[in-house]
Amino acid sequence: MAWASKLLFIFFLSIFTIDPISSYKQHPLDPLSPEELNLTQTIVKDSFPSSNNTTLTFHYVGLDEPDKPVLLSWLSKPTNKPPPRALAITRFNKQTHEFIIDLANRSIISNHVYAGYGYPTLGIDEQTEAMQLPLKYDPFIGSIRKRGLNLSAIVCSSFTVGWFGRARNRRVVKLQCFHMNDTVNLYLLPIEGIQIIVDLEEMKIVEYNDSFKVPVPNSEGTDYRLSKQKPPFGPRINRAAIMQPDGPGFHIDGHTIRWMNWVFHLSFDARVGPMISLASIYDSEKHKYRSVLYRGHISELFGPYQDPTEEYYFNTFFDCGEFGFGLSAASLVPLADCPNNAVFMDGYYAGQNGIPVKVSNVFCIFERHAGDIMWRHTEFDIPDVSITEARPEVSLVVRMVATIGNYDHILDWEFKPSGSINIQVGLSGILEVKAATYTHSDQIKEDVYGTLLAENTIGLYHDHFLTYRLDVDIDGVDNSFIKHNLITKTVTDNSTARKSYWTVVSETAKTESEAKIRLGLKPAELVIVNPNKKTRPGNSYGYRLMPGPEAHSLLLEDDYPQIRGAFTKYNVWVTPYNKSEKWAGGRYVDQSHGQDTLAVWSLRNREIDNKDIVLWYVIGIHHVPCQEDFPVMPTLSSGFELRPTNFFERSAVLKVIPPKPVIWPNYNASP
Ligand SMILES: *[C@@H]1O[C@H](CO)[C@@H](O)[C@H](O)[C@H]1NC(C)=O
Ligand SMILES: *[C@@H]1O[C@H](CO)[C@@H](O)[C@H](O)[C@H]1NC(C)=O
Ligand SMILES: *[C@@H]1O[C@H](CO)[C@@H](O)[C@H](O)[C@H]1NC(C)=O
Ligand SMILES: *[C@@H]1O[C@H](CO)[C@@H](O)[C@H](O)[C@H]1NC(C)=O
Ligand SMILES: *[C@@H]1O[C@H](CO)[C@@H](O)[C@H](O)[C@H]1NC(C)=O
Ligand SMILES: *[C@@H]1O[C@H](CO)[C@@H](O)[C@H](O)[C@H]1NC(C)=O
Ligand SMILES: *[C@@H]1O[C@H](CO)[C@@H](O)[C@H](O)[C@H]1NC(C)=O
Ligand SMILES: *[C@@H]1O[C@H](CO)[C@@H](O)[C@H](O)[C@H]1NC(C)=O
Ligand SMILES: *[C@@H]1O[C@H](CO)[C@@H](O)[C@H](O)[C@H]1NC(C)=O
Ligand SMILES: [Cu+2]
Repeated sequence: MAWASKLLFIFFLSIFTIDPISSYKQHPLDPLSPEELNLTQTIVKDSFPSSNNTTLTFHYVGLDEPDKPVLLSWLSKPTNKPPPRALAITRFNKQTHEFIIDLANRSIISNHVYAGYGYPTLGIDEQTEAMQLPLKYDPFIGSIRKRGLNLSAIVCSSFTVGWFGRARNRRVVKLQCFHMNDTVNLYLLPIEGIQIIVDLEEMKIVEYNDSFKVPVPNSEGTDYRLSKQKPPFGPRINRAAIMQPDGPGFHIDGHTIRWMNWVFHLSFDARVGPMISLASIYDSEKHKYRSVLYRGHISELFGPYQDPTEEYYFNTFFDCGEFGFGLSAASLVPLADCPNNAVFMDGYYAGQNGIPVKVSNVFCIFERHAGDIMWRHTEFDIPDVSITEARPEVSLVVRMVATIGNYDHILDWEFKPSGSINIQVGLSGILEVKAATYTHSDQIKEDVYGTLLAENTIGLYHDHFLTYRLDVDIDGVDNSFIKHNLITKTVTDNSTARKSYWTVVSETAKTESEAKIRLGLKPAELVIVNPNKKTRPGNSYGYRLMPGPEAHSLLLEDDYPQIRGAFTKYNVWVTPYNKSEKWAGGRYVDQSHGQDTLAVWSLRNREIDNKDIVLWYVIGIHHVPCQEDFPVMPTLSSGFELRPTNFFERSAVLKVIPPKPVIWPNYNASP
């Protein structure tokens, strides 16, 4: 581009690209800064009597997000900046307190004691402390000696106890201990037969049972560190890197990310990890940004294991609410977790004492040039001419990894210039196994609730239900949910040579009950539309939900874990927007009785037609472990796509400007 035309281009940009995210240094949806976390801690601490010797613990501190109308009014008039507020959930004197703090005038807006069932997210420090208790507990030391194990190679891990019809009325965890011997892969080396319950508030073992049955499996072949591997090695990964001579194609301003036609806000939350807000796409025909997603994040992960025996029945976890995806975020490893062109961001959460804890490299953001095709066509049918047009695919990925005990969850948000948003989750890490006496599957006569993966090692059947909350705003706040059912029609009157065809019969969900869907039963296109805005040919602006592989819970509805995880009964739910309906498993999930879940909220059967609606999508995976999942699982991916459907007048990438070729040493293919 010549200098003058470049200037003109910039001039036009500045007229037309007024995007919905103001360049205010501090955005009202930014996560709390370390200073704000500290301030919250101070205000909460000062509200309790200082002479009181009860420990104050922090279980969640995060942004109390502004009400949506308030935020939307700020978007249209940036001088109306909503005051920053914090939500702090604490325990003090065996009570759960919910604070709302105004960080601007440093005052407590509300301090409410929660007295219902369920407890807040576990603290990291209290779990660490609990995990040390057995090592100084005589009966446990005796149990270890009895088994001939080495006490200094024992590591214990904490598990939530769930709820099975009997309220415990105390915050407790179960400990499972492992014998590492000469490996770091502790989760494959469970010590069976020992049951330990720790009261977290008294920080002592309150129940202990030992019924020795099965020895710890052999640790051979369990280590996953490269330095511990023995030949034969391979296959070898050859060298590769992304080269972007003009630098990254995206721009990060605080927590706001701009890339190609997208702009969105990215924040970090202790409970759910990455939150994408105000995702809007630039429409070059309408010369403006158009809203797609007001706020999207994972909401809960329900992971029920299928071994009903005394030692394992309680393994029915709610990872976001019980352990916290943000609290469990791993620091990403450059060049392994993310490619060489990635940019990293740090995150902060409040530790159990309320003091900020930094997670370095909690997010990575990178352009993915994966070698895929964005679109193409070869025209063979015009005589004597040959036409081929093809464009390379490119996308922008935001990634976080939450490692909860044995499992690693790779959370990806992928944006495409076509308007699609791909939400992917990759599962890796270590299976939950139990030790057994079996060395060959021929010996197994009864149900062992899993697969024999190696000698004495059974990988337990389980599910992963990852529920996403997607507050979609398709070119405006008021939207509707449409099921375009594909119906087979039969022809009986001989009017055509065909006997059958399918067609679309559309149905608008008027209330919540009409939008609960189990996927895979009936073919349908599920679309969120803005019924108030239509394309030139008259179709409502829409975004379609493209499900991935689908599964819903197979447990009985009155089974206790399923009462708590009732939001996995359907894959799709739609609710009217309600700021406090954010966490599908409820606010207090540890030992919850399932009274505050998405399934309960939606029993009100509210109206959802042409309203501000929230789409909930449950990614379901039934996991029958196999030997390749041992000793560490190659990533298993699943996900779904939000894809524009009559949102644009035509393909949003028809006029995409292809990249200039990169001149690469020893690269001799020509475009
Ligand atoms: C937060 O408070 C702790 C302890 O009082 C202090 O060490 C730390 O520097 C503070 N951090 C910030 C960012 O203010
Ligand atoms: C500590 O505070 C709690 C609640 O404010 C109160 O019930 C308790 O009696 C106090 N304990 C002492 C020793 O002051
Ligand atoms: C507070 O409680 C701890 C543990 O119970 C005790 O060691 C300490 O002496 C107590 N401090 C005061 C000031 O009462
Ligand atoms: C602080 O600001 C809030 C509004 O965000 C107001 O409701 C509250 O009364 C104020 N408190 C004080 C002490 O000024
Ligand atoms: C016990 O375990 C520790 C830590 O893994 C190790 O250093 C030590 O050599 C082990 N001792 C025996 C007798 O195996
Ligand atoms: C510990 O590892 C060594 C070497 O692999 C093995 O000989 C020994 O039996 C193991 N001990 C236990 C208790 O598993
Ligand atoms: C220990 O055994 C007793 C009696 O068998 C049982 O009631 C209790 O639930 C067990 N505790 C644990 C933690 O397994
Ligand atoms: C359709 O065609 C078949 C065979 O030609 C004939 O038997 C039948 O009566 C026709 N049906 C109608 C509704 O015309
Ligand atoms: C929002 O949801 C909560 C929890 O379901 C409920 O208690 C409250 O009444 C709802 N608010 C409105 C305005 O519907
Ligand atoms: Cu799994």
